[in-house]
Amino acid sequence: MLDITSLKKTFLDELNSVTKLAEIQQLRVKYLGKKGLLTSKLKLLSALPPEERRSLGRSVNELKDLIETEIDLKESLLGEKERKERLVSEAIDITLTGKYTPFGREHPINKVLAEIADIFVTMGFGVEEGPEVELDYYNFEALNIPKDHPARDMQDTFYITEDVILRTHTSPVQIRVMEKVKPPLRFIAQGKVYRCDADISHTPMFHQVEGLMVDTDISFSDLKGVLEAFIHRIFTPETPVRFRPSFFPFTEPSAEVDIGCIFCDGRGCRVCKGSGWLEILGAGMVNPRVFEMVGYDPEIYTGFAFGMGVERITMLKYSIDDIRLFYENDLRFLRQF
Ligand code: 2NM
Repeated sequence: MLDITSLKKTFLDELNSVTKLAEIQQLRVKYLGKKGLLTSKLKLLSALPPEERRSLGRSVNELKDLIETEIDLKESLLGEKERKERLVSEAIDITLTGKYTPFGREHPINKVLAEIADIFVTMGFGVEEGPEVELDYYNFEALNIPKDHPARDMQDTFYITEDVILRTHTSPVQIRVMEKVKPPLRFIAQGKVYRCDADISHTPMFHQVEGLMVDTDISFSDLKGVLEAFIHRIFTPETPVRFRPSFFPFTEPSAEVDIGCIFCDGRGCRVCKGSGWLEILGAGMVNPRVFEMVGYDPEIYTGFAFGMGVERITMLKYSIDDIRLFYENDLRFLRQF
């Protein structure tokens, strides 16, 4: 029974060597738990004669109080120590600048595409889109461009198989819509087109907007009025416009549309090659053979169609001299719009 003294010494030694909060809990169980060293001593007391029980009981209870006090004290000291260490090791420097999240913005081509669509929507046109991987039939055959036609070489087509290609213009969308919808109709088709070509004024992918209007009495005057209204809104109301005769397999008659050179005000410069004019659109009255292909009676219906390159319009609008700038992802360029 006298080993109370040595138990106290053992406890104090063990307490001294404790350095972590987790170890304190183990120590508490070891001495004060249900099967703890001190608890078993207390149980033995009941077997002793009253005299011994009283004096030994006192020293056992004193040791119990001491162990509880020491453990509580050590626990709060270690808790405070570990809290301080964590404050240092997990410190956050709130004076550091935050992470910069750059904002994106609309690409100039998408901006002009939306502007063009808005102008035609104002004039009652719908907006349609269609597949970029297209059948030869919709891209060429239905547009009156037969297999051996020179226009096929002109357009440097990307072939996927003999019958499947990347569309070289958005006209196949017009054919797809006409197959489904009866006149009267007016809409534009817009999107990406692909031609195997790359230099200062050509990229293998570019954007087109093509328009179509069909009814029982559509004339070339309607075409002129719509395109002049468009040009005066996308550029300025003062921009001069002229129509020149041209040829497309899908229109007859066909025309090319020029605007007065915006770089020299029509006086003649390097950009307009001294002519004072810049070509921006192709257009014409839909060839009756195209109407026959989609099941429209050319004796009843007439219509006009037109097409333009969006990169070219954007370059003229913002005086950009190299088309490749649109696709180099140079933020110094892209942030200007
Ligand atoms: C152009 C020029 C002239 C055109 C024709 C058609 C269709 F499908 F209705 F026949 N869509 N687009 C057309 C006409 C396109 O682009 C320079």
